[in-house]
Amino acid sequence: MSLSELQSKIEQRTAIVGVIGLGYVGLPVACALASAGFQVIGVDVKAERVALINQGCNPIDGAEPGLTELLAKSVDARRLCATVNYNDLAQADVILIDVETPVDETHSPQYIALAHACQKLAQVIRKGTLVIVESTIAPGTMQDVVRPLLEGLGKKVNIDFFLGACPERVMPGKLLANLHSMSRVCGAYSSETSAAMIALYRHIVAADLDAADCITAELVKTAENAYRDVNIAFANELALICEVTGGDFLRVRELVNKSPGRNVLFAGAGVGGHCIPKDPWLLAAGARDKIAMRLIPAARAVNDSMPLHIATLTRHALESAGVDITTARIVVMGYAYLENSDDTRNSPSAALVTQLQAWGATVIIHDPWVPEYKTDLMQCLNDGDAIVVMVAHRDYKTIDLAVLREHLRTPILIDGRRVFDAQLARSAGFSYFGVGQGKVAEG
Ligand code: SAJ
Repeated sequence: MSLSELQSKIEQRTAIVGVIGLGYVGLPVACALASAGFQVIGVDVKAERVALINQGCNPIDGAEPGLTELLAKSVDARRLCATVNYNDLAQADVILIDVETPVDETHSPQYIALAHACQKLAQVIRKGTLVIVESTIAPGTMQDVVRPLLEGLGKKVNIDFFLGACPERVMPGKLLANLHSMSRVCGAYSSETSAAMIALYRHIVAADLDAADCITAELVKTAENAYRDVNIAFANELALICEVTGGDFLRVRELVNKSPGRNVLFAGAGVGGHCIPKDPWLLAAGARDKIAMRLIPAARAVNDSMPLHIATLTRHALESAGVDITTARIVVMGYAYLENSDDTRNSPSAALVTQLQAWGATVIIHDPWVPEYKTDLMQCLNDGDAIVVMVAHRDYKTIDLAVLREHLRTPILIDGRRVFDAQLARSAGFSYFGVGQGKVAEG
């Protein structure tokens, strides 16, 4: 099939779409395309996930508005079916790859899942198939990893098949909404292929769809998250400076941001989640051994140091109160990586808890959003020697400080997200230490 014939089938929604990887990226896009009228074949290595999907059940943890209903409707309409068998993709005209692309402890990309998908695809794709990688990948991966594997059995890109990259831009909790509202870069090995990709995404994306080459698509996705990480690191380092100079980060931030073109983000207890801690390393990997990376690794180091900073603030507060940390009961409020979320991936709280326990403290974790820690906060606080606020859940913002105080043995409040007002906390009898809150000279 020629690319123009394929584009016509896409525009008429008669093209059959395959999606490899039915996780928080692949499943929403499979459901959205099925709902838009395409026949969709989902492939996943997890048989139990495939079975759940074929029963119309949503296998993804966490609240994802609209996804469960859209999945059930798509399966019921027989527009979406799932399988573990790559051979079922032989009938697909377009195939999306949505597999995990983590980095390892040396911050190097791990492409085991991506390589497996490409090797299996090379065996089954028909002439004229369009393959689109949606996973976030380091710049150069399409050229150095994906294309060679897909061409491994003699097929050639732009002759036997078509190839592009359209990195996902989804966020847990808003998967379907983001898929619809976020612009996408349609990078490809020819402008005609970009056009065919745009024709496909136009059925499910209301925002801009920008044609580009593959390296641009890879750079944009990893750079947008590296940009955020570097900016958060600046806020965190500014907060540390405020702490030792007597400034208040929140007030300094407010006044700096009055200056045109400034937008200092929020200092906090660390940077977690599925993409911000990872994507800067993917961007850096694209230029590894070619230029010396200084800013991106430094920003990662600043952000990864914040949980330890919060632990150190806690330890110093206990020492000032005459409490030996080895006998202290510390309540950590918030374990999710993000406010009003149940997602705990790369949670900064995990690093904090590990450090406090290494120092000998007894740590009790509370989080109203994470089932494992959705306990009675007041019971957690009984005989506590310190509260450490790690996540700005809305549930915490309405808590009466006086009520918190009366449950504690030692009234120490370490505020890693500046949820509480310092003066109000001190008036309620707390020794209050907020990230970025300088020790204002007495008098
Ligand atoms: N964080 C700070 N200070 C800030 C902002 C965030 O410490 O000013 C921390 C958060 O507490 C969290 C981590 O950084 O631990 C990540 O927070 P995030 O707001 O960046 O949320 P994510 O991880 O869900 O990032 C996603 C990304 N979206 C996609 O990859 C499609 C990111 O590009 C978006 O900018 C971000 O959502 C967003 O704006 O909500």
